[in-house]
Formats: sequence, structure tokens, C-alpha cells
Amino acid sequence: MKDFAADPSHPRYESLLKRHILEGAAEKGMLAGSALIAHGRGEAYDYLIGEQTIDSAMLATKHALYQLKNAKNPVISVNGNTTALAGEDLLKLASLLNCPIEVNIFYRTAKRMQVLLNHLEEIKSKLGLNVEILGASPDALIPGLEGPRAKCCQNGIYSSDVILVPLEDGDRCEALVAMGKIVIVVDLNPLSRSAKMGSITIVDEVSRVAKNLVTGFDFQEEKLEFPFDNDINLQLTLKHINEFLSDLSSSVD
Ligand code: PTJ
Repeated sequence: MKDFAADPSHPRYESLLKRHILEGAAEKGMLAGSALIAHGRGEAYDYLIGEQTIDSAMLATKHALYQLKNAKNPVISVNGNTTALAGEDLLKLASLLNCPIEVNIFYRTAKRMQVLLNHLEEIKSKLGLNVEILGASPDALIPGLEGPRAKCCQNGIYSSDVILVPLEDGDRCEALVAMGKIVIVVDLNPLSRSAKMGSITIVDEVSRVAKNLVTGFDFQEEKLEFPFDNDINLQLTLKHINEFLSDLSSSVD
């Protein structure tokens, strides 16, 4: 893996750094073949929100934290891209919540599962955290899904009441909602099936979300208004994108 050449003063530093992290993850065998395509789609949507956490995303993040903190059996589900970009902060979040983190990938191979589990174990021991990392021995199936995508762990995803599941596929998101769970989706595309299916959708970049969940862990819950309406929050996100684009277009000569 080549050294990272960009300087923090580079205007595209954050974006270049994420690409560099994903390149390294791909070399280690952590990512699915289409992971970089998925990331590119995410980047395009990130442009439309100004590569920042917008108000509707922060509101969804606070509601997500509220649900995770008040859950009986919360769980954090991670795939290849999420582990590479946000593994460290999500392990910290699991430690704060005292909940398991489960590796659960769409394009499942035994080899990639092992590389991802090892990666998380390494971060865990580096940070000295006490977190249960699940996924090595799936022993339950998500009803309504076919094949390896249904596999999960009984004491993780299967028995959870609240699940944080970034960059999830629409079908699996729907199946998790059908199991009666509160499903917290992270997806930069506010129009994706997962974004529309989720109970709480955070339209924001996954590494920013993971950081916000950790740094905002002790936010003032009493200021939240209930119930959270995911459809209205997605409408606010689209309104933000519309206004952002129309401001941009009026600044072009
Ligand atoms: O590791 P696996 O096997 O589970 O595979 C992971 C990917 C992401 C390859 C797989 O789940 C996949 O193909 O996902 P999709 O269907 O392309 O959807 C990914 C969604 O995540 C898209 O809507 C992207 O806009 C969004 N996305 C991509 N990168 C980010 C993101 N959202 C937030 N933060 C990102 N960094």
C-alpha cells in the first residue's frame, strides 16, 4: 500500500483520505468487488449535501442514539465498507452501549468474513475495549431472505430490538423491519429503498455518523421531540438538497 500523499491543507483531503483507506482495505481483502462503486455513488450524494452533517441528519442521529441507548438488546451490524471507514468509532460506540458488533456482509465469503473479524479484533485490542464481536458462527436466519444473506447470529442481529445497520441493502432492511425491529439506516442516498424502509434514516457519510454518535453520546435527550417521522425527515433532506443546488446554480455566471 502506497503512502498517503495528500496534505491536510488539500481542499479534497477528507475525500482523498477515505479513498486511500478503502484502497488499503481492498488490498487486505476486506471489501466486496463492488465496494468502490458503492462508495462512488455515496460520494456523489455527499456532494449534494455539501459533504457535511446537515440538520436533518443530526436530528436522525440523535433519535438513533436515543433508541440505541434505551434498547433492551441493541446491536451494530457492519459490512466491508463500514468496517473500513468507521470500524474504530463503531467499536467505541459498541463499548459505550455495552452491545455486540456483528459482521454481516452482503457478498459473503468465509475468507472476507475472517479478514473483517480480524480487523475489528485488532482495533479492539489496540483500544483496549471490551466488546463482543460476532459473525464468525452464524446460528440463525433472517426470515424472508434467501441464501447466505439470511445468515446472522442469534445473540446479535436476530434477537436485537434496535439495530444500527449502515449501507444496508433494501431487501434485508425490509426483512429486519418485518421482524419488528427499530432499524437505523445510514445511507447518503435519501432515495434508496433502505432509506425509505428504515425506521430512522441518517442521510450522512458513515464515518461522520460514527464520530457524531460517539462524540454526541451524552446529548440532552429531553430536548428531543417524539414521535420521529422518517418520511418527514427525508423530505427535509430533499428540501435541503434542492435549496443547496438552487443556491449553487444562482452563483454560477
Ligand atoms: O461488504 P458487503 O458485502 O456487505 O457489501 C457492501 C456494499 C456497500 C458493496 C453493498 O452493501 C452494496 O452493494 O451496497 P449498495 O446497494 O451499492 O448500496 C450502498 C449505499 O450506500 C448507496 O446508496 C450509497 O449511496 C451509500 N453509501 C456508499 N458509501 C457511503 C454510503 N452511505 C454513507 N456513507 C458512505 N461512505
